[in-house]
Amino acid sequence: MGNFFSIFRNLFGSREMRILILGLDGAGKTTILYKLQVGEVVMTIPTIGFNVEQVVYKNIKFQVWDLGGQTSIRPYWRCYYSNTDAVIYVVDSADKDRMGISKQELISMLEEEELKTALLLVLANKQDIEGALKPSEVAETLGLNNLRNRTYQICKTSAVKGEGLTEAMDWLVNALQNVK
Ligand code: G3D
Ligand code: MG
Repeated sequence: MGNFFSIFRNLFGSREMRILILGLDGAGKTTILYKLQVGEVVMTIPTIGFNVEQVVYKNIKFQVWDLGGQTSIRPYWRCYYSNTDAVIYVVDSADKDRMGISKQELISMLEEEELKTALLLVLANKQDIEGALKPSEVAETLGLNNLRNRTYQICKTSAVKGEGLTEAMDWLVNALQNVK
């Protein structure tokens, strides 16, 4: 397991950073948040209909919630979009049935004005499950090749095994430093 303290240390000394971890329920977002081990995970009180998990590590704030489902709560997501530096989009690579929904959610999220300049890191998670789509297949299914004006990367991970997360976070930190 990588040392995320040292990876994220490179981002210090500057302004606040906001990173959203998004994806369908069950994709592995909460598991990843805990694996990052950068601080205590705090669940905010769900007064507006969706739970937000949050970790603050020095000047970096990670926020996590589930996409998909109820459309009535969507407008509230916007409150969390402003000043977002990066979106980590987590996909269950073994959940082929919901890949189409995951794609739709990704596309509508990226259309948000507030997320226009956010970097995109897609995690093709659950690579340990036999028959899971490979990262290239996930990329194709999500239509990542069609993205315009977006700095993005796709990485393979197994959150439960802690595999691939270091490489993925290395890319993200480098990319964040390049846009500073
Ligand atoms: P979410 O926060 O995106 O909703 P979770 O997803 O982190 O709660 O994960 C949902 C389930 O998937 C959990 O199993 C979790 O252990 C499992 N999971 C997460 N990442 C991986 C992975 O890389 N490989 C495998 N095989 N499973 C993974 P439970 O059984 O607790 O529901
Ligand atoms: Mg969760």
